[in-house]
Amino acid sequence: MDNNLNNNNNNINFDPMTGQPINNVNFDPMTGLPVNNGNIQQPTGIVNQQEPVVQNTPVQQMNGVVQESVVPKKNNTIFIVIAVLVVVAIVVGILLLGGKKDKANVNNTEINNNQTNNNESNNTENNIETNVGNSSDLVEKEYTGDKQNLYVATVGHVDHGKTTLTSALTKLYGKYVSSDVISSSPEVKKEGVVYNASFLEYESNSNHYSHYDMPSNADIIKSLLSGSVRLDGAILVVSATDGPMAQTREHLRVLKNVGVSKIVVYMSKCDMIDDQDLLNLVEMEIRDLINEYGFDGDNTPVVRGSALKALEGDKNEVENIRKLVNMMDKWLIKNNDNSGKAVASTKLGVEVYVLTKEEGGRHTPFFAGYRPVVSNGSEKESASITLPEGVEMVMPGDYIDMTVTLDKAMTFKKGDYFKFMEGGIITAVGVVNSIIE
Ligand SMILES: Nc1nc2c(ncn2[C@@H]2O[C@H](COP(=O)(O)OP(=O)(O)OP(=O)(O)O)[C@@H](O)[C@H]2O)c(=O)[nH]1
Ligand SMILES: [Mg+2]
Repeated sequence: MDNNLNNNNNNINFDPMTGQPINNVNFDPMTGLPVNNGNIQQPTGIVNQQEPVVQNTPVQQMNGVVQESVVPKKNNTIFIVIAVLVVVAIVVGILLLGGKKDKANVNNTEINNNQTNNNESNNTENNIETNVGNSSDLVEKEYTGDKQNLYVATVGHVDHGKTTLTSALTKLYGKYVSSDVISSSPEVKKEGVVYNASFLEYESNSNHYSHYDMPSNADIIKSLLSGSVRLDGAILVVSATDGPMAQTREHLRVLKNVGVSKIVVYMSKCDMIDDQDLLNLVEMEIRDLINEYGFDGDNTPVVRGSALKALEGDKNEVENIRKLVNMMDKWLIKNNDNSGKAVASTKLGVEVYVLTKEEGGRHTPFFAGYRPVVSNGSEKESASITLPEGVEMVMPGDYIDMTVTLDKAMTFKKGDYFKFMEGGIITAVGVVNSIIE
């Protein structure tokens, strides 16, 4: 470049962006870009400099870098015009690209809102390919392959490692989704309730798993009690550092109520406990608890591990995830809804979730003596409720066991879903856990 400057040659042209001289350069009349022997030369730094150049730099740069005496006046004007054209082209290009991006985002949102429509599976499938890490990946879809498909969920106390385990399962058996992305669960509106859930898929040699991971206790409970999420089995995650906690119990109870007959247990965070005796003790406590809730505590698989280490590639811990999936393959079964024959009944043991006003439910609590209409989709009947001892009032957002006495018999069996209605609105959703009369 220095040589060119010094030889004071009439053939010298100048790069419109940098003001640096270019030897033997012509300009493409269509693009305004400099052409050398048929090859288009990108002016140096054209992309990076686009923003600052817009206002005033072409002239300033040329005057600043290049001496007046070297620049033929006619050329100078041409360069300015070309530089302005190039800048305008870049700005227009950026604007067009920006517009396309916005459109893409709108499409994703539409798909997110379409979660109840399983016919969209082709669309969402394509999105998985193109939008890795986007929350539209997390939307429920129907499995159409040949393997047995089991609906499962990670359940368990807050912070016990449900999402980390879910991520490890996708990493080893599906399309990897990070914990952060899984935690950004999209909102789902179904069966009258609103909850957040992430939907993931992975498969072993024998089974395909359609897996839900929910961000909070309330999301787990209301999606299950409303029948929006129907599980074949569950992975109960219990941190070895805490052992079973309050929500561990709640989830076992709800799983039982919605007719899940088999679960597997993943004892997480075992990397934080060195003491084998302590680990044995936690496992015993877990087995006792699942027995207490009516599952087979003696034979239920309990796998110890660290999903965090598995995600980091630790060989032993990867092996423990494989062990877990192996156990899921062997132990979990399709929930065939065979919880007895439907009978005409007037008194039911139920567990309900009471909708909030945001979900279109009541704005105020109800009390013992509340008289809703019970609807099971095909029949409706007035009823009264009896609250558990010591409970006076039920708030919107609560979930609670109670007894429902129907004015006239309706046909129900254990595990059936129903709604409480009041003046046309749904006030609660729930599931029958016992037929009393
Ligand atoms: N040391 C260790 N930490 C873990 C393990 N699994 C999860 N964690 C950490 O525990 C914290 C909670 O993990 P999550 O997977 O988000 O737990 P979660 O049950 O999904 O939590 P919520 O969705 O908030 O209820 C995070 O900081 C994880 O990195 C593990 O196996 N070992
Ligand atoms: Mg989580």
